[in-house]
Formats: sequence, structure tokens, C-alpha cells
Amino acid sequence: MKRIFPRVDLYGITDQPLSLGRSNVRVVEELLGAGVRVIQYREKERKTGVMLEECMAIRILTREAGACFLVNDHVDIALLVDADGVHVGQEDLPVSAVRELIGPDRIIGLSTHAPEQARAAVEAGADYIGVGPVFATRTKKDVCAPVGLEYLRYVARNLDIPFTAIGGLKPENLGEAARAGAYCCAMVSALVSAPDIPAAVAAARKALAEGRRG
Ligand code: TZP
Ligand code: MG
Repeated sequence: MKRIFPRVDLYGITDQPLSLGRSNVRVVEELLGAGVRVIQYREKERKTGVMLEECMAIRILTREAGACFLVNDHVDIALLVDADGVHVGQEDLPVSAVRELIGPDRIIGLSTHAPEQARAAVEAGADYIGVGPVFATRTKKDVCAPVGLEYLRYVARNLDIPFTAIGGLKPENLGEAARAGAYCCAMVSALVSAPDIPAAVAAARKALAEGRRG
């Protein structure tokens, strides 16, 4: 059965080095407990065997919570743990290749940074796109300059594909992102680096709701 990228307000992404000494599994437990329903496992420095073990545990937790579980880059791990899909960037395996490996039913997310990339993602059969970095971020090392709210507005107004805003999002600017058309907002540091993750999730939700009203 085709898995669907759910319509949710918050999308949590792991980052072990930013997690204040907590394990990824612990952080995901807290995110799920706080009601986050899309989780992406994203690790750049861990050994593959460790990533597989963490993803197995996270698959169990996300399944219990009814949450969507995506794996960044590692198609092999996604398949081994029966993740709901894979998220790739512009310089990773192309969507067509990922599709060949994971089949028609799993979700493919693609990071995009400009209108032509977004249109190409639709063309290639991505199931959702990442739109960003909206604001400056120190989380991703090889990231391009912030694309700002303009590109977010473009996607919200012109394209029919599910999307998530990403990059430098935090309670202080989520209102702006919401007003530019973001519904789903993906965050790394604002969530995983928070000493109190449920409080961070609540603050993000409040900021988004206020932004939508304003
Ligand atoms: N892709 C574009 S920006 C980014 C990724 C993975 C990092 C976002 O991290 P943060 O901490 O939410 O700015
Ligand atoms: Mg990648």
C-alpha cells in the first residue's frame, strides 16, 4: 500500500552531536511523546551498524506512535527496518534511482533550494520536497546560502506537492514561515538541542498557530 507523507505541522530530525548527550532513540521518544508525527533519522558521522540499530529501535517507536519514519540518504537501512521512506538531497542518489530501489509505495523526499529544483522534483516523482534553508543554519555543514521566504512563498503558491520548510526555523521565526505559506516545518536544533523537548515542541506549535492566525 502507498505510504503517504502526512499533513503535520512539525517534522523532527535527529542529530546526535546536537542532542545534549541524549541518544537519538531517547530524543525520538521525547518527540513522539510530545506529538511529533514525522521523524527523519539523519546522521552524518555514525557507523552504519550503529545507524541500523538506532533505526530498528526508532522504527518500533514510530510504529507504536503511528508516526511516519524516514531515513536520510541510506536506502539500505530504510529497507532493512521497513521505514516509510527516504530523504535525499540534490547531490545524492537521484529520485529515479531511489524509486527503483524502494519501489512505488515508499515515500521519497527531496531537498530543494530553487523553483527549478522544485519543478524537477515533481517531474521526477518525489512525494514531498524540503524547501530551504529558509533561514541561516549551522546544523548542516555543506548547506547553500539561505533561500529566504521568497522561495517558500513560490512553492506554497505555485506547486501542488507536499512540502516542508526547513533551515534555521525556531519559535521566533515560525510565524513568518507560516505566513509565507509553510504548513509543515522541519527542525533539527530547535528541537533536539532543547533541554526540555516537550516544551520546545509546544513553543513551536504555539508560534506556528499564532503565525497562521496573524
Ligand atoms: N537541510 C536544509 S537546512 C538543514 C537541512 C538538513 C538543517 C536544518 O537544521 P536546523 O537546526 O533546524 O537549522
Ligand atoms: Mg543527503
